[in-house]
Amino acid sequence: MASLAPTFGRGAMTNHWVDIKNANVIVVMGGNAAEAHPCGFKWVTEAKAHNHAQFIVIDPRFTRSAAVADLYAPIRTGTDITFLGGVINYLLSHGKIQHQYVKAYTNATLIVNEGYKFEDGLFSGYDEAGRTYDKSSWSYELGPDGYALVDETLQHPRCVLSLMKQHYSRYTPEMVHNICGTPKELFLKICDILAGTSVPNRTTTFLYALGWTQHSVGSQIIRAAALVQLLLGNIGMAGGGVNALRGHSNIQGLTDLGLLSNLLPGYLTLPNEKETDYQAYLAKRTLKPLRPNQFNYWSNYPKFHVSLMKSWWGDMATKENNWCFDWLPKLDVEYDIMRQFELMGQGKMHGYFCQGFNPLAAIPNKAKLIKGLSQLKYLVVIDPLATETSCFWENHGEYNDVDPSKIQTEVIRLPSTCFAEEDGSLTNSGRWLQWHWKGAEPPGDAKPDAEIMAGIFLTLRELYRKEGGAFPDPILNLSWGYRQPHSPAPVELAKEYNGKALADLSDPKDPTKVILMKGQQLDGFAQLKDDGTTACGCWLFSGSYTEKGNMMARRDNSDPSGLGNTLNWAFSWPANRRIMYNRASCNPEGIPWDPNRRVIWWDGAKWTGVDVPDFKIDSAPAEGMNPFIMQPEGVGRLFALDKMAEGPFPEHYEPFETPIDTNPLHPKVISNPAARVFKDDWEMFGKSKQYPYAATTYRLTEHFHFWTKHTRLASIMQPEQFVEISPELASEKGVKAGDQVKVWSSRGFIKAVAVVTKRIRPLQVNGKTVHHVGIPLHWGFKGVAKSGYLANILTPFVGDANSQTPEFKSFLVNIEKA
Ligand SMILES: Nc1nc2c(c(=O)[nH]1)N[C@H]1C(S)=C(S)[C@@H](COP(=O)(O)OP(=O)(O)OC[C@H]3O[C@@H](n4cnc5c(=O)[nH]c(N)nc54)[C@H](O)[C@@H]3O)O[C@H]1N2
Ligand SMILES: Nc1nc2c(c(=O)[nH]1)N[C@H]1C(S)=C(S)[C@@H](COP(=O)(O)OP(=O)(O)OC[C@H]3O[C@@H](n4cnc5c(=O)[nH]c(N)nc54)[C@H](O)[C@@H]3O)O[C@H]1N2
Ligand SMILES: [Mo]
Repeated sequence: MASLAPTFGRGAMTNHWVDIKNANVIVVMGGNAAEAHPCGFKWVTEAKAHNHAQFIVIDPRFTRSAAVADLYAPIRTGTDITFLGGVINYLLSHGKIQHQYVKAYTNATLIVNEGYKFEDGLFSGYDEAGRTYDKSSWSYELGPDGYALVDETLQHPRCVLSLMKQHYSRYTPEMVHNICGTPKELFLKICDILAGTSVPNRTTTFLYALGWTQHSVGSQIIRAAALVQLLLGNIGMAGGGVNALRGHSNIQGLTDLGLLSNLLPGYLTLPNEKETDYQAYLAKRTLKPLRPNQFNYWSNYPKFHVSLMKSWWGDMATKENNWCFDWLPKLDVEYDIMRQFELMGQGKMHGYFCQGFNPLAAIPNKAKLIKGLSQLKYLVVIDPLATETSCFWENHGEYNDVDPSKIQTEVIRLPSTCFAEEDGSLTNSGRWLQWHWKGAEPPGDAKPDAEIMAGIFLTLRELYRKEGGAFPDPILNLSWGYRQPHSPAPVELAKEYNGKALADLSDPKDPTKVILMKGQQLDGFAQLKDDGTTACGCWLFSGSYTEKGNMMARRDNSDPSGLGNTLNWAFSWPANRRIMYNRASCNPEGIPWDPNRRVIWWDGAKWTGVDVPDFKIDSAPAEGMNPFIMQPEGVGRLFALDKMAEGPFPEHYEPFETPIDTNPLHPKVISNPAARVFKDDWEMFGKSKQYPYAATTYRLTEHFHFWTKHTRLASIMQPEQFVEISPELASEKGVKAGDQVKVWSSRGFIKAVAVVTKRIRPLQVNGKTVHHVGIPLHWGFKGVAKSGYLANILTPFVGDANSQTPEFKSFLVNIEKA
């Protein structure tokens, strides 16, 4: 079994870093960009300086982002859906929405199935035993022609807008104050500022990161923001969007290339174990249009998939053998990180590969992780550093109190280079693939990751060749045409992702004209074919390395429009587009909503502009094609249909460890009813009686996770583990600034220095005072910094119901002077 590097936040920016400067209102909520994204944060400063943008920060802590904000609002951790639900209610009940946009570009007018219901905290179709939903009623009512029914008057009680109004009417300003602890006047002031961007020529941008994703309802928080932005008409606009500020420098590339157990490159998906029929697999993913005249982008799925199979298995992939579909693994369940450790603990996973990943430090409930790692037969760690994970078996006193003589796991460490020691591309949050060049020789025996992986692959293949095995075909036949098989060059890999022609390709409009010759690099994914004449390792990256050369290495920053869409700087997926859904920046007639920030427009014959149009280039506005071409109905979804695990509308559920022991909206359903919890972890959830304080974990500018404690300078800047509490809690507990404190949850304890600070304030929630304890996450027992306790000794083993991102941001602890 192999592990996969983690990706704790998902999605990408719909817009991009530079575009933040175009916003009128910037909301940093569920993130702390000034500290975690200090370089990108300069665009917030630009927007304030040159665009008079208003900057709002909503965070349980008064952060360095908050310090430069025009408005800061405190919020209890884990309650952002209530806050945003309150904003939605405000916008709808005050008529502060971009009416024309909402009507034309969202599913507001579409009629929902009669069976759909929401009652007492549950949506229709709930199966309590399985903790899952039968989602069949979360659907549109279809007409005899198979298209969804619409009510252009928006009066139908089951049109999406009516249901939405009804759903969010419970999220009153009083309810927001009661659940979030945010002062009502402050909340209303923020609603008013956001409402000011419902006009066509003003935009809000939302910047978020882990303060939203690391919750058992993380994905639904992000959806709630998307609903706000659709109502305000801010998706597709310059200075708008919902923007995930991502983590590691190439974590975006990791998700794009499909390094999650259920994904293939370019967000194609692996078949599950019941999907053994290729045509059925394709049919399920090649969606049927839900409204007339829609583009329905995923009708291209077969082209992307066949080209991927050709890239992997070359001539072996033929039409007759379904392009080697049978060689793809078929999933029984998804192997997210928490499941991997659960399986290790059960003794069902015997080997583990950890590449650029330090799970002992990064995953919740250290005790459970140690138990899992100790039961492995072997653990392979590919990393430039000696990490906590690779040294999990070492005794480090109070910081890692294990008995090495009882641990039999064989640990193999393979030293790798880091990014600066090789060529390659990094994909940033704004979807830009930027090439970089090797800056130094690697020290000692360190080898590039590609060389290490190639070595493992070639050795395995040799073993299969000699000894056979249960199913050698996919490994024996994998295309491996690199010039030096033991060391594929970054450029070779980049070209493979871009894709090439496997036969001469002719112009679809003029079959006599050859546009690409056999062997040439593709210009982009529009040239992909489902007949085996193209190969492409990742359709989203197609266009990044063409016959013209390495597009990722381009460094022309000219910006004729002044909007920052620098089309000749690097390559932006998809198709070098800088702002996704940019068709929605124009009204249905093709005229930009905002004449001062024109992104694309219809020139009478085609779509043109200062960005690559996110639309069929020759589809005239009169044809009625809608802007959200990735959806089979062509519009943005206020009602998500069956896409989410816990409901088609975001609903507030408390964290699994809640300081108020109830859900004021529906006391019978307190926490996410569709979140997965492993059997033994239920009893590990703490209750507020023993653990009264809401804890959250976060990063500091001076450290990068668990690696910079290996460097002396960073360790001098932030030398020692600390936790942050308010003066009020400190005085209740008799703690003074600088005292050692013990912080414990139902899973263990840490000790650290107390920082007593007004940056954290007590909040009044549901009739009681809720205190927060803030816990930076950077310490551990390896490196040159003073040793510390891993923060994840404390955190609970439960994650978001859709992505399984752990609930690192809200859990319960107790605290006392040590
Ligand atoms: N210096 C530095 N920069 C980094 C990293 C690093 O380790 N060091 N790591 C990188 C990585 S991998 C990532 S993923 C990003 C993460 O980037 P961020 O998510 O911005 O970083 P965090 O510090 O984890 O958390 C952000 C904020 O969320 C707040 N918060 C906690 N709970 C809630 C909540 O329920 N609601 C709201 N509204 N806010 C909440 C916290 O108080 C914190 O201020 O940073 C990247 N950048
Ligand atoms: N409580 C709590 N826990 C958290 C979080 C939180 O907010 N709170 N945040 C979570 C998040 S968002 C993240 S991203 C994770 C981070 O968790 P990890 O990604 O496990 O943490 P890092 O320390 O960044 O580990 C990356 C490792 O990659 C190595 N490395 C660097 N370059 C290379 C390379 O080129 N090749 C190889 N093979 N290795 C390389 C580094 O030396 C380092 O050991 O932590 C998660 N855990
Ligand atoms: Mo991250």
